[in-house]
Amino acid sequence: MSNEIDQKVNERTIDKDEKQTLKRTLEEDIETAWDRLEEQQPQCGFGQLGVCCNSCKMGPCQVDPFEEGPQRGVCGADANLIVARNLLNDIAAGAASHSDHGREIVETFYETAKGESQGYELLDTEKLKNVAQDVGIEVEDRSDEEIAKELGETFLAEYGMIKGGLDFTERVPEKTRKIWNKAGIMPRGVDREVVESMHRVHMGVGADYTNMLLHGLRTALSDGWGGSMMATELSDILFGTPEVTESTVNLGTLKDDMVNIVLHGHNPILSDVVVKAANNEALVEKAKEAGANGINLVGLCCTGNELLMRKGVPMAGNMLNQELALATGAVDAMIIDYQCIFPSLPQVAKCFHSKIVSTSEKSKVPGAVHKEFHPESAYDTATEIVELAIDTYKERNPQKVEIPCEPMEMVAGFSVEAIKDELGGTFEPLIEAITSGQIKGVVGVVGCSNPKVQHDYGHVNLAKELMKKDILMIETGCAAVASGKEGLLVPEAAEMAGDGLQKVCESLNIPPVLHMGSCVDCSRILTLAGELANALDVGIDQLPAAGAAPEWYAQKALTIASYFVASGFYTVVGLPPNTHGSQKVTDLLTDDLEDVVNAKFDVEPDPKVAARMIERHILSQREELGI
Ligand code: XCC
Ligand code: SF4
Repeated sequence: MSNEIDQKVNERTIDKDEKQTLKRTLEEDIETAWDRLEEQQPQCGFGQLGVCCNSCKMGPCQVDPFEEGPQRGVCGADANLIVARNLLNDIAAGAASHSDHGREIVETFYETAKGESQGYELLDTEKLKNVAQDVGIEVEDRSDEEIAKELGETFLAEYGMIKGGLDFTERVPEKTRKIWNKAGIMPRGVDREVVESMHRVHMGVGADYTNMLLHGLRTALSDGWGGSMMATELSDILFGTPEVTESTVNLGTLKDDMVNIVLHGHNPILSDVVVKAANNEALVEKAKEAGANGINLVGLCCTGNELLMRKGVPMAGNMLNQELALATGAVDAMIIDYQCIFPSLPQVAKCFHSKIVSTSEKSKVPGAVHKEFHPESAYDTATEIVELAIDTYKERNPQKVEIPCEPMEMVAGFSVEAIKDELGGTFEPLIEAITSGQIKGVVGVVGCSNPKVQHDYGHVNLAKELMKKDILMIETGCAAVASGKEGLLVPEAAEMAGDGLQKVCESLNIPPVLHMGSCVDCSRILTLAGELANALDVGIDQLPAAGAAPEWYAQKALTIASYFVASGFYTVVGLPPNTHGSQKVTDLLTDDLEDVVNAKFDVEPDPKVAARMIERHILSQREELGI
């Protein structure tokens, strides 16, 4: 039995620190995503191939992939159309998630500009002016509040805009914009693109799979260069533009002698004020009266990344660590907002004293305590939640606490501005290192954890392989956290890199993997790519760069991969989207797209092979650039 458990644990994760906790879940019957994945076997083949359609009441319909059974749904849709429609539906859901989060940031920003929010201020007024100027807003002789009010209104209008293209497409290199115009995918407001996607997936709105998928690219672009970029930029103005900062990561960030509050989800607007409340002397005193040494805040997923980037808050882990964090028995309160939050959390919490606290009116969870959060009363709500955590701490059973490891050191905070600072105020040294070949190229490694992949295996191995090849990684989301847990986010990790990259990292004292933030912060990767391409006077598609999502699971990740490709990045994903039921759609994504946007997808589960594919691409890009 114990052998069997050890084997399972080893199959499930490469993270040696979390193995102990994973083992505990198996020994004590604490159900996790890995167990549920096992129970789901075998998973539906039609679904995996994308040939199941449940869009209308004439269905559900399935197309037989072996061509023995039906080849069309009741309406007449064939496999190509069904697969493409499902994919567009997923991309639209991902775009909507990021961008709706973005809208809440814009709204909070706007309320703050009008003086109607509680606990927020316009923190980075220099960035406020820069962003305002980027989108053509007058800044001379105007107060910060006036500028912010106009910027807030402009961005709120940007969501459903009727003009030709998004304001931030000003940041897109001319050559890339030409490609979009020619392909007919110049993105408009994300509300419009998502609604149009929903229109197009309705029965009987076109039967051309190519046309369907081009709109997927357009929708994804409206997220990347629209909703997500607005989320990033305004979060920076409200909460501070990230600067290089040291922190720690893994389950060892939980403390057995402190009130542990885990901040999980994606939106920094509540968690940022929770950080303020947790530093309030009176509340710290209260925690001490309850017998703790203080209040310990840690993050999970992208809410965690947002706080890590700006405030150096430690990270308990990435997506698959959410149930394991609870399984340490040390969590007093887990505060959730939305996205990537397992509905199972209250079940795991019930095995201990832990409380799940939901905060968004959009994301209620049975079994959680609901403390609804609004910008006008943010600080009061945050205080209430911290008090609840302190009360819950009193019920903690120290006998049941098992924190498996010591925290790992890491460095994060690499916003585009911070990277520029590290380089001495200009991108010139980076461009120089790239053209001289010391750094061969740059790869955005992004995306999730997925129990179908041994936890962190894809991220860690891809990063290690690429750094050996003198390729610099810029990472976000759960990918970055995986690298952090493995010790790749410290300057010393450059010892594992090739000579060229190692030298660059040493001279700048930076890690070979740069943590650029949360998933909406993939927009930072776009901004950086735009700047580099403009400096070289090329399109993004000509850069010695690529994208990768080795362990993705979310619709959001599919949207990111789609806007990477549409922006010109060759992108390798570790798991196929559910498209293999159509050869034509598969060919379009992995081949024909090259003729449209000069970039394409590839699917490769083995990170070592993926690294070779990426290297090959980067070398050929270099050759074409003549560097
Ligand atoms: Fe979610 Fe953003 Fe994916 Fe992680 S990487 S599993 S989307 S938390 Ni975005
Ligand atoms: Fe079937 Fe067509 Fe309805 Fe889909 S849209 S469920 S394929 S009839």
